[in-house]
Amino acid sequence: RHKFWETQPVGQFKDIGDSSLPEGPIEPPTPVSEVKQEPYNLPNLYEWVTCDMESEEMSLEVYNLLTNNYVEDDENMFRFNYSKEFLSWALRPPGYFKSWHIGVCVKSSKKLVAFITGIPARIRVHDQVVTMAEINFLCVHKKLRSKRLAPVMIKEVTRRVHLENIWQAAYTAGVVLPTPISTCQYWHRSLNPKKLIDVGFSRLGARMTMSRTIKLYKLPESPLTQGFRKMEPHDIPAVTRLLKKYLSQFVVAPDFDENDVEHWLLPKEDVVDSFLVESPETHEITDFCSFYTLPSSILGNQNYSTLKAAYSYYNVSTKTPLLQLMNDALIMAKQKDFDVFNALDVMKNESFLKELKFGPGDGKLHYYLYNYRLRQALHPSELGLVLL
Ligand code: YNC
Ligand code: MG
Repeated sequence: RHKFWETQPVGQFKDIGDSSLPEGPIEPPTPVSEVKQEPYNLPNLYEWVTCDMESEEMSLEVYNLLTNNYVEDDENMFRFNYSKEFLSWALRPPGYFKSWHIGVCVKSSKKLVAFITGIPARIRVHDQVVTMAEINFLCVHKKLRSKRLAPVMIKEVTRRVHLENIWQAAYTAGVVLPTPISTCQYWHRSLNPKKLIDVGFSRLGARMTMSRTIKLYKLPESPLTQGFRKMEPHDIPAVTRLLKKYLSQFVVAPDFDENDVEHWLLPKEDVVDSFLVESPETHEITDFCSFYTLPSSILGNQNYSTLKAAYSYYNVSTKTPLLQLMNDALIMAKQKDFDVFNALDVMKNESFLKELKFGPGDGKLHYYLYNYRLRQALHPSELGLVLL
C-alpha cells in the first residue's frame, strides 16, 4: 500500500497504539563519511540541478513550475500561487543550505520539471530541541506524475540533509502517509464575501442574501486595541522573548532565536505582516500577531484570476484577549485587501475561530516527523508549529 513509505524511518501504521516503542529517533545517526556520496539515479532523460534561489532566472523557473503544477484543492478550482518574493523568503532563512534546493530538469532542454526543498530549523519536541530539516515545495510536473519520481526526490533530499549531519525532518501534507503526528483543519474567515461566492470559494448560506452576508462579515476600518502597531526592527528582542515563552507550552514548536524572529517575523511587504501591542503606559510589548501572504490562482473563472489569502502565522496574547487581537489581525488583513483569512486549529486558535466567524474548510492538513517517534498523536492545540 505504501511501497516507499514502508521502507522509511517513520511511524508505521502497524505500530499505532504500541506504547512500548520509545519516543525519539527511530534510527541512530551514522558518521557523515558513511553517507552515500553520489546522488540517486534519475530516469535517463533527467538530471539533478541545485537551484540557486538568489538568481532571478532560477527563481522564475521555480516560480513557474509551482504556479502551474503545485497544490490544488480537491475540486481543482484553486492552486497555490506562492510569489517569487515569498519563495526567496521561505527558502533562505538563517543558515540555509543551497544544496537543499533541489530541482530535476530535462537533460536536453534544461527545463525544470520537479522540485523539492529543505531548510534547517530547531524544533522542540517535548523537552528535546532537535535540529531538523523542514521539507516543503515537493512538486512534480503534471505530465510526469505517477512515475515514482517523488520517492527518488525524497531520498535525494534526505541524503543531502544527512550530509549536513542532520537526521530528522518535519513536513506537512494534505495526503495521509505513515503516520501523522497530528491532523489539523483549515478554517476560513471571509473578508470579501461577494468575491468568494462569485468564484465558488464559498456559498451563500441558507436563508441568506448577498447584502446580509456582506453585513455579517463587515469589519471596522482600523484596529481597536490601544497600542496596536506594526512590528519594527527594534522590537526583535521583545518579540523573541514573548514568543519563546509562549511557544514553550506546546509539545512541538520551533525554538526561535533573534535571528529567526528577524527573518520569519519582521514585516516583509506582500510576504509576511506582523503587529504587536505596546502598552501605552509602560511601553511593554504584551501581544503579537502575524500572517503570511499566499494567493491562489483561480482556475477557469471569467472575472477573477487570483484569490488573495492571508494565513495566520504566530500569535501571542498575554494581555489583550486573543479574540480581540485576532479581530485586529482581521481588520489589518481587510485593510490590505485580502479576500480571506485562513487559520489552522493549532495552538490556541480554536478559542477564536467560531466567534470571529471562521468556517471550517474541507481539506485536512497532516503534520509529520521523519525519523522521530512520538508515543501518541497530538491534538492540534498541542502543536506550536506553522509550516509555509
Ligand atoms: C507527499 N505530499 O504516497 P507510497 S507537501 C510525501 N509527501 O509513496 P509518485 C508523498 N510523499 O505511498 P506523484 C506525497 N504525495 O507508495 C505522494 N507521496 O509509499 C508518495 N502534486 O510517488 C506516495 N505537493 O512520484 C507514494 O507520485 C509516492 O507523481 C508516489 O508525485 C507526488 O511539499 C507529488 O501536492 C506530490 O506534484 C510530487 O503529486 C505530485 O503524484 C505533485 O509516483 C502537486 O509518493 C503538489 C503537491 C506536495 C506538497 C510537501 C511536503 C513533502 C514532504 C516529503 C517527505 C519528506 C520526508 C523527509 C525528508 C528529509 C529526511 C531527513 C533527514
Ligand atoms: Mg512521478
